[in-house]
Amino acid sequence: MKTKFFITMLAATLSVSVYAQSNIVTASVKVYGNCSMCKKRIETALDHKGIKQAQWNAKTKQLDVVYNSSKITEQQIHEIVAKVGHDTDKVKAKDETYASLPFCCLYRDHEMKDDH
Ligand SMILES: [Cu+2]
Repeated sequence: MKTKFFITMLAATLSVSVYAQSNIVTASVKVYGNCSMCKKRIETALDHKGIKQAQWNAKTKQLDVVYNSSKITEQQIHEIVAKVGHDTDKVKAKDETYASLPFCCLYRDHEMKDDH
């Protein structure tokens, strides 16, 4: 009886780890920003549990993110980015958060072409 319980637990543990491995998702998200400071801000914010990799491109405004969908949702990723002041195609940053960004990062008001 005890052995049977142990085997059941082992099977359950194994299926959970297999399940977790199959939940790696790659997504491409539009995130608005201007410069290398924005890039650092966005990528640092996404140094977060469940997120394996995050890379934002200042030219294309495209965020490529690899995450574990059993630990974090795409919606949460949008919210993390918006929380540090960057609009996404789904979630907008709060006006006061946006206003506290450095001048060069104010992507709603002007576009910064050069990467500094
Ligand atoms: Cu910036």
